[in-house]
Amino acid sequence: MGVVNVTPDSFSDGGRYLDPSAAIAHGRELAEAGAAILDVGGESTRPGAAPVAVDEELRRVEPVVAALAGVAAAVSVDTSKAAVAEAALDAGAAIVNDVTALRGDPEMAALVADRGAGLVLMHMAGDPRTMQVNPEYGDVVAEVRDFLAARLEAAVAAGVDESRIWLDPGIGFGKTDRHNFELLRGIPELAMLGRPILVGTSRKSFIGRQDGSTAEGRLGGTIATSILAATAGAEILRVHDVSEMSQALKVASAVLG
Ligand code: HH2
Repeated sequence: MGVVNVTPDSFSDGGRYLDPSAAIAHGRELAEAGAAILDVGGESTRPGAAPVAVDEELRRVEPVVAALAGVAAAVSVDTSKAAVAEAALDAGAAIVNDVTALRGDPEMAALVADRGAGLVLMHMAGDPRTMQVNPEYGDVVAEVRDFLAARLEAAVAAGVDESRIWLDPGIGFGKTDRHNFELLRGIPELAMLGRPILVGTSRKSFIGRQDGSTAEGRLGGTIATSILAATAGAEILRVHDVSEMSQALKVASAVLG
């Protein structure tokens, strides 16, 4: 899954693809580099990010989804607003990537169910404004697993087709570095919920805290964590650097045989 951020303030590429034509060109490049899914987002979820009004998010996302639908195997829309998801589905998106796991907008579950869309349910403790303020868990893997199980049940109860749901531990969303490491090691336990696991470590700050690297310098850590996640059972890797990631995946799977 390649990341297409149509935002001025995303933590690693904010402003680079705010212009729709730049975002579309970038999405095409990611598809050519091997992304099966393009994840188009118009609102940053980085810690402390300011919420974006629905009209503005729609304006950013809709033309980019429309242009990229058909370019990759699937386009997902990274939003927690049902109005944005609906416009993106109308424009050709097939998947809704909701970092609030259907808790952000009461209309979202029915929309995804009615439209037969794919759905990513992600774990986040709190919201982006507050999530990194002293996150605490007893057993982080068990708590995230139980949360995802409950959200999966709620989505299915709302009519979403279970076979179209993916689960995501939400690396960096209300977690310390230790929590992120435990969750990456705990992927086999999350996979026991019976749905594909999506993992997004790309360029995140816990990588930078291991060696002092800035967001642009975190490709090595992104690849290390993503390959470890795939080896542990993650089926979808959400990354900014698709070309390097797909080479790493090809070589790793050749070695594993
Ligand atoms: N991470 C980010 C955004 N959306 N969605 C899922 N399902 N899983 C993730 O780990 C995830 C996500 C953060 O990365 P990015 O989009 O590059 O940054 P920003 O939120 O600042 O736009």
